[in-house]
Amino acid sequence: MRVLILGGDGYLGWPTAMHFASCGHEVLAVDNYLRRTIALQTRSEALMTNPDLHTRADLFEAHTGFRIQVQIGDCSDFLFMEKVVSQFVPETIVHYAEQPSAPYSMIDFPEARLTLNNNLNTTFNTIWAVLKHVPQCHIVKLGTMGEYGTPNIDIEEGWIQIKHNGREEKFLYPRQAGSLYHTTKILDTDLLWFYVRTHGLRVTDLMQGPVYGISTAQADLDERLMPNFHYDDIFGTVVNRFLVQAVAGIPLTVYGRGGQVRGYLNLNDTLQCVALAVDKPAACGEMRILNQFTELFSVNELAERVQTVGNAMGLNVQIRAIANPRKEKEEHYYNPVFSGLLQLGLEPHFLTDDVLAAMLSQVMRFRDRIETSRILPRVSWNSTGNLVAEATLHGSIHAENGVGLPPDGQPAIAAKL
Ligand code: USQ
Repeated sequence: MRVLILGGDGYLGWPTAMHFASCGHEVLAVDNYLRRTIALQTRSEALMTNPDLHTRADLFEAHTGFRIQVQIGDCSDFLFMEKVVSQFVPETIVHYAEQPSAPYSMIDFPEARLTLNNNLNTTFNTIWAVLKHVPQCHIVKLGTMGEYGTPNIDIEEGWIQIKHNGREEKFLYPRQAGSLYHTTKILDTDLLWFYVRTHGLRVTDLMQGPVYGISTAQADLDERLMPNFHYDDIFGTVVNRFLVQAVAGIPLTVYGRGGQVRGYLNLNDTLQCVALAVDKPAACGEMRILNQFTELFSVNELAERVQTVGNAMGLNVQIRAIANPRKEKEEHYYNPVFSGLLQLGLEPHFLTDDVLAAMLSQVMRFRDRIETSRILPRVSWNSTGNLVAEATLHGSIHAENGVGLPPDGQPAIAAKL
């Protein structure tokens, strides 16, 4: 199968490209290094050094004999997208080409606008390139569980049957996201659903929870094939951050009361889920929505589990609740359905003590590279402009602003990203 991976340089895109290439598919990975660029601009580089995409593809081929084609370009530029799609003629497009960070989208107007423009345009261009050149192509889009928010009712798998005044209709499940980034994913879903209804596109929208992990069958072949592993406050997701904090001897940064529950999954299960969605595609005119996670944890539970395993390995892991830089419920009902991917054949890898210990051991190999100034939150949901305060590990946490401030309590303008 010809599989086009948009965002092929990313934390998920690169492992996905290797996975599909290893299965014998013809893979083209496309990326414009947006995430690398904005990570650099925000002093949020990943823990390991990741060679550029061409170099990684060469390394991967040297190890496995499988070739990943690479094109560097901007999917939010329709001329580029159209050229890629018309020349490669994909049977499947896996679309990861989005600004992936909730905190980044909340920094200020330029970052919000970049997130909105990039994420909507890459999706819109994907839709139109498919309509014009490969109308049968299956689009597998990475959405997020964050589209649903944390409503006080059960979360269905994408759709809900509503009865109203004696009549019934099925609708997209109501969505209310907690960041602009998550909101762009809602808008993506609406765009896709519109073109499924009107033009018969075939789409799978995967509502994914936070992913953790470094190791995959292919990434383990060579350190330079590892995915970009972020632990900073902007691009790092909570489990990966806690692993690095545990190794660095920094108290685990539980935001607020820590009762926030999310659905988590191992990086290897992302690969499995995407492969299952690709192998068993949606039909033409079908908007298939699958919730993509394997286990539910509160932030407190995650912190305690990392602490227990870390301490058993000789680390001295502390947990410290800090003021929550985000606006989110810290205690809430959370009961999302998770059955579609299991029915497709997913065999989950759970977050066992052994898995945690293996990830901690991997991070320990890179202990010297941990930059502690990237740990505390620098972005607050409360502001609309000068909202970036230099967080210092020794600084007090300013509860009112919900963001780490230096000891004198003054926001460090110099730290404006
Ligand atoms: N959290 C902490 N301490 C930290 C970091 C995070 O308590 O040091 C909390 C957050 O407040 C939140 C939860 O952990 O309640 C998850 O945060 P996260 O940063 O791991 O995940 P999030 O920003 O929601 O976004 C990540 C990915 C995003 C994906 C999403 C799935 O970056 O691309 O869409 O997970 S979900 O969270 O289900 O929307």
